[in-house]
Amino acid sequence: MDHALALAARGLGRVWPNPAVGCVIERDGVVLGRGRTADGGRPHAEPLALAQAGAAARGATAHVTLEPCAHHGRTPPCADALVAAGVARVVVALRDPDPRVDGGGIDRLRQAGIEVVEGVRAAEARALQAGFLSRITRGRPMVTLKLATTLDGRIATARGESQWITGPDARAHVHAERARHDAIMVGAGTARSDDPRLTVRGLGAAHAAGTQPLRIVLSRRLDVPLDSALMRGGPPVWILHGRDAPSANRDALSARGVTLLPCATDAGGQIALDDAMAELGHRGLTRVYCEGGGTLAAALLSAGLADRLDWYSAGALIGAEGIPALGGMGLARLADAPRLRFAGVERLGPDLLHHWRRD
Ligand code: AOF
Ligand code: ZN
Repeated sequence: MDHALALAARGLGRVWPNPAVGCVIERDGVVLGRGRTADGGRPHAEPLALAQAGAAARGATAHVTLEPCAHHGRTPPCADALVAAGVARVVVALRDPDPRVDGGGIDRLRQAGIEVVEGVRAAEARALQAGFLSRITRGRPMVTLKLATTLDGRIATARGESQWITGPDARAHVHAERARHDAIMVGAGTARSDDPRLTVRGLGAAHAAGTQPLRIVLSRRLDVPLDSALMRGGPPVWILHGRDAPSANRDALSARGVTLLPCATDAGGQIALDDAMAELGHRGLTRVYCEGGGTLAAALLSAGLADRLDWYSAGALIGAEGIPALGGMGLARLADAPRLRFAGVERLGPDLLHHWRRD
């Protein structure tokens, strides 16, 4: 199962709207076939592993990180494929909550006389498949919020100088994280001030030409300059905007091939983030990586929508004139402060990366 989980992880960011599943077929400890959900979500992991194993799958054990599917999608059900191949035993890390599956895959296997073992490495599988589980059970993607700050939590000097606070190791780590997400998201202020490309770079040929995450901007009034780096080619751009955005901006951005996603606004006139995230879930996204700025970061945390926080910090100090990582949160009482659970720390050259979780 560890092998299957490692295979599955290679699909993160590349398989939405589907989960990244891994499958290893083995007999007496000898691997006969392995597969992961292919880029774009199909084929599923099991038929790829079965194809490798061929006739040797008869009597073997299949280890899968998610319950094999039971529904006829674009491909026949994986549970049926395992039955047809004659595997003797299927080890499943986690049930698939997709209502089309939801225990149905395991039932089919058992009805065919196959021994099914459930719950092996379930916690690891749940962490790996958190994005897909979020889309199915909460109707929205898992959101990872990334911050890269000085030791005193600043993201730029008062004049806006921000390149670079963290070192090359931390920045390379960010590119690897971008690649493990379906989309990279920023607020309109960051899109204007940093003029980011929001692409995965420096990871070799696979990402130069292969799957790149989508790029998402939140901009209530669609104030994204037409000459910004985001508009000069690259992966698709989606903009979440208020329904009251000026129609001239709408027309100009549509003409550039941008996908416009109108969202509800809240009492303060800002985009209602729960509505915006539900729209992304509806469109199939499972894992969204938010890179700021401070206004969006604070709003996501306040709304309880940041499931994971990756905080990169450098040993530099800027002081109170610097720009804080988080905008205002309108907190009246300490008891209302969002609280996160510490989930680990890594050293990246001279910098630190703290992992925090909402659960
Ligand atoms: C598996 N193995 O590798 C994956 C599964 O639209 P479809 O037909 O591709 O089905 C998508 C659903 O299949 C998805 O919502 C999830 O329940 C399951 N994904 N199942 O047996 C796999 N990726
Ligand atoms: Zn399947």
